[in-house]
Amino acid sequence: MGDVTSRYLIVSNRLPITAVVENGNLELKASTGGLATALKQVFGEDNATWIGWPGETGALMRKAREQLEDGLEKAGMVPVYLAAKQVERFYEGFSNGVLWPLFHYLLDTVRSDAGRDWEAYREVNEKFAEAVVAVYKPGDRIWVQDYQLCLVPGMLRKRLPQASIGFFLHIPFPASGVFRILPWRREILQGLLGADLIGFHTFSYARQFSSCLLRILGLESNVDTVTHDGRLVRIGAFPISIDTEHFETASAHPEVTAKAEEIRHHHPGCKILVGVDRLDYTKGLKRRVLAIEHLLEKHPELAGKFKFIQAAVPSRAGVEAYKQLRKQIDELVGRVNGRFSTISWSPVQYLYRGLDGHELLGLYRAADVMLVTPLRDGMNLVAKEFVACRHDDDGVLVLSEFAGAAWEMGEAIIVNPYNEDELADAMHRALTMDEPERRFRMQRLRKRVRDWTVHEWVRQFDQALTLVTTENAAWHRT
Ligand code: ADQ
Repeated sequence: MGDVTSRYLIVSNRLPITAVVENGNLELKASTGGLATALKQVFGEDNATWIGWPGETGALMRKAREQLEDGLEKAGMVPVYLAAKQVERFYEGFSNGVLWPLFHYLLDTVRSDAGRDWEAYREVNEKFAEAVVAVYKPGDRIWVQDYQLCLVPGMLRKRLPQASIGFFLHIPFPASGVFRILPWRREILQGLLGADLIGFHTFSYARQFSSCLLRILGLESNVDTVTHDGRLVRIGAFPISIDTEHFETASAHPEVTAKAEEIRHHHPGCKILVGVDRLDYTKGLKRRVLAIEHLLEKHPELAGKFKFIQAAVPSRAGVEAYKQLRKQIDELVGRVNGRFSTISWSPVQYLYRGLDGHELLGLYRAADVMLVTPLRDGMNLVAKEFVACRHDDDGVLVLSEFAGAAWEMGEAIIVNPYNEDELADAMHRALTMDEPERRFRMQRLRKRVRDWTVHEWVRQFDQALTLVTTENAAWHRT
């Protein structure tokens, strides 16, 4: 860790809070688990200041702005307010309409009319950079998170040449042939290069980034460093993980056990397959449901013998591609259920909502087979959460080879989600795998999520940032 007096300024599009109005009063609920908690645990409660958008600030929230700011200040958070037009163009238009599909290789979904949205992206990135500069004190470390804020490191570097700046990308970084499609490819790379350290989930993403530096900017990198504007920039792989202990403890709660039993009780004689995702076209939901259909075509004897429970939490509902996806999944689930259901059984149970903590963990524990089959995913934490909850060392993980998690979780059944036949076969294999093999695989997977937690991720990123900041400071003194 950096020196004990360092303050950490975490900059992300969304603040890790949810605003809830109860009895006319606004309450801020800090997100539990995940990055926010991990950072606080590693850095200490008062050493991390979070800078970001507090989310939809509708009429009621505007009235309650004072309450909101008071609550944020107590929680160590600094709000960056966005106007409705900015949310539409910066967030939905450019971040989620261009960068998100492009970085996930879904080129048909990339918007081609994004010139105006690019302007908004730049403007909002400036706004974030200004918010950081307003609270920055020499010695602070700045951690910028994710694809919505790629220009922030460069903007900060201009204003704070000596600052220690890290950037972490939570989604894949694509191959140069794909990245080059972006009209603003040079600006995005230049923006990122303002950081001292640029982190990715896997070596493969880091390599692809280096290759873009060479092909697009003509910058040659030396394995994991590149020299740019008289400074060293380090490029590295830091696979994110979960707060494993939290999941282990929470999933042993009696209410979770009761939930898992209730789920099993409702499907007597059935093996249970589970999917838990944001409703996002990158998560491979359509192909997953099609593979269930194909499984029943290939193995009619499985009818009545399994249940596939898919929970999809609504996400980015204002973006057209997500509205379409919702409709398509509704239709697809209806079609497969209509085709194969009997009076007493249907193959797919589809929940279009977020699950509460006990339900989510109960589902992880009730699953015989967990289906994590994204078409592309930076990491995918669901795979790790599922494994952490399996105290019984049982359950089979079917995992897409295109999820970053596949690099660490080789004992899963690894599949190509674009191959319907292979996916159906993997489901069949998971449903029929014998117990010793299931245990062998699960024990190894569990060990790995115990050994590498989100706390290690924070520590390693911090150490790497300390190192390069020191190198740069020494370089400038000489
Ligand atoms: P996401 O794309 O959001 O994250 P993921 O890593 O799977 O994907 O995290 C999703 C989280 O939402 C998990 O913690 C999961 O428990 C929760 N969740 C999903 N569906 C839910 C439901 N129906 N009800 C309740 N909770 C649900 C991005 C990248 C990932 C990367 C993470 C972290 O796209 O690749 O792993 O950031 O870097």
